[in-house]
Amino acid sequence: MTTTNIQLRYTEDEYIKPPHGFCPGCGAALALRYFLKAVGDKIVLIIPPGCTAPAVIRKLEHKGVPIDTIGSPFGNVAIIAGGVKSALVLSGDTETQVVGWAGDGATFDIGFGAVSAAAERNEDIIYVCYDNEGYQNTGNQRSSASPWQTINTTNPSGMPKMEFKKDIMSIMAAHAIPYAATASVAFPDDLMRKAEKAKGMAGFRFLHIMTPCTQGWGFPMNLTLELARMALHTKIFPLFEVENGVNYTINKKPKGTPLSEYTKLQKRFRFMSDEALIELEKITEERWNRLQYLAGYNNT
Ligand SMILES: Cc1ncc(C[n+]2csc(CCOP(=O)(O)OP(=O)(O)O)c2C)c(N)n1
Ligand SMILES: [Mg+2]
Repeated sequence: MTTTNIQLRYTEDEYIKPPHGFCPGCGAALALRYFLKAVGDKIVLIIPPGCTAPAVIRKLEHKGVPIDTIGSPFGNVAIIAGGVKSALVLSGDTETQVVGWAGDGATFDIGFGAVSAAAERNEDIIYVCYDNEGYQNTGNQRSSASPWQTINTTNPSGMPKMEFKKDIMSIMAAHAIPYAATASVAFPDDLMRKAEKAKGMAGFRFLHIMTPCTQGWGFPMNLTLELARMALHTKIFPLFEVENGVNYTINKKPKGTPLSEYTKLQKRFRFMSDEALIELEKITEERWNRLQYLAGYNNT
């Protein structure tokens, strides 16, 4: 086996490179790295509190040129992004991409009203939710993106989470926005293609990116990509696109890896019983079947 000096994999064209403020093995860092490579320099990022903010705000540069970042309050990333876009257009700049870059807590929960309002007005922005399935910057508190049966620090002592993950993609699709897509750090080509596609469109574009978190999920830092890959192959995080709320396309066929292969690698699922695993498999299969139906697949 050959060993590679990780520095060699970075080129001049990197936006996120060591030393940076992300944890080793952080999925969100990879997501931002790929996203920026695809969308490029003509960009303003609006970032609420979360793991990305301290690592990136007023620190991001490309080939020595600073990239504009604005720190927003937790609850209104999408509204600020819409306002910045309008101001740029009024000043004659119609090219700069305005991007809300927010975690699942800021998107699924606290900023949800703002996301829905901006989507309903079809604000001309790209909104990216990097999903590490919890309030990870403050220590793995439960969000509505945290999966059923995970241990989070805000659950009653010793109890796993009792609610299923919110189906944010169905909610966003119901807004009939021009573009909504899932992506994963395990599939950079697919992620970058979707980022480029979003860049080429107008109106509200929503990307939901699976970004495993070593600290909150409890896995060694070398398993980030393996877990993101497994999330697809267990069908727990399918890769798909929805255009105008109706045209669904599934982008990759899951192998049907048993969910236990995924859950057993993460400490947050340590209280998962065999019965609960069967139930999670059932729900996952139902959601997958529904997605296939929406995408027009023959499911029999
Ligand atoms: C109104 C408000 N409530 C709480 C906080 C504290 N806080 C800062 S980051 C954070 C977690 C954010 O979670 P998420 O949006 O999922 O991003 P992640 O940290 O997982 O990257 C919290 C609760 C805050 N800054 N503002
Ligand atoms: Mg989070």
